[in-house]
Amino acid sequence: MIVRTLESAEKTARRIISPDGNWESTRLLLKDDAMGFSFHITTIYRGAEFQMHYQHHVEAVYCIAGEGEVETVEDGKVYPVAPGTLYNLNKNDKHILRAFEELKLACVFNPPLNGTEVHNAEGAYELDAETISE
Ligand code: 9YT
Repeated sequence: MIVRTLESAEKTARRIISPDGNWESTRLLLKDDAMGFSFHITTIYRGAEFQMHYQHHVEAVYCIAGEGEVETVEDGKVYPVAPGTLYNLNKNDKHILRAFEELKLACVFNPPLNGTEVHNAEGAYELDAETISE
């Protein structure tokens, strides 16, 4: 069995701070854990607005706290994000996330992230990022 706490994981390399200043994420489960998915607790900073396009992953995002919205770029649809909302990028949807208040999100990626991924120019994660296994 794998047991970890957010408090202790935040003090390790599992805590990734995005170079663009929009978010940080503590990656509690990663590819090396062999669960078939990765699981992250992500903070989107208040006022952040940025585009992502996970071309190689599907992602489920559950809002624990905060207020914001997510827009699918292809059709311009806007969905409120509030505590209890689950949005799912089941079609590798290009999307824009806006945080009106700091957002606390639980995120699941399939395939699992290796650990060190940050968004590339298209807002995607590459599949060959360095692995975190501690
Ligand atoms: C909601 C979202 O995708 N935010 C970007 C960070 C990501 N969840 C991650 O890498 O943990």
